[in-house]
Amino acid sequence: MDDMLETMYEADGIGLAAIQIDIPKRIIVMDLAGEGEEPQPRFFVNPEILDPSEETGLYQEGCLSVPEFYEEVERPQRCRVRFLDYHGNEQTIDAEGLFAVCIQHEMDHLDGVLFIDRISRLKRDRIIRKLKKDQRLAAIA
Ligand code: GNR
Ligand code: NI
Repeated sequence: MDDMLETMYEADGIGLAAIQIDIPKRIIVMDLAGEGEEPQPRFFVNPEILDPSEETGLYQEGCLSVPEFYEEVERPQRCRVRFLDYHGNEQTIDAEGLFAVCIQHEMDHLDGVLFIDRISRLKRDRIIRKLKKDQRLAAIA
């Protein structure tokens, strides 16, 4: 988890799921503190989402695993998260705002789902096509 946090800070992300650095475990790290604020690292082991609100919200999401693309994603506005913390103690937290967006985005990673799986097929296919093209260009550069 310490390694994940370091990797996340290095990449300027606000969250990171273990699978993003090839560790197939249900672990998430997060820090929503703004630039110049005191760091607020958070650790979630085996997290579960409880009581997602009927009410949804839109947020412009990006992902370290889908670099340089941003799209509005609709998700429940609030939820509860039950997880084990850094010390292995069970905790339950009410999430809203950016925290709710980020924990749901990271939980999706644990199940192999990316934010582009939650946008229109047209937009998703366009992004995948551009990423593949970038990859081809990078391979011959
Ligand atoms: O750094 C990140 N920013 C972000 C912005 C809006 C919604 C979700 C995120 S998570 C992302 C880092 C990442 O890809 N985590 O999996
Ligand atoms: Ni992501």
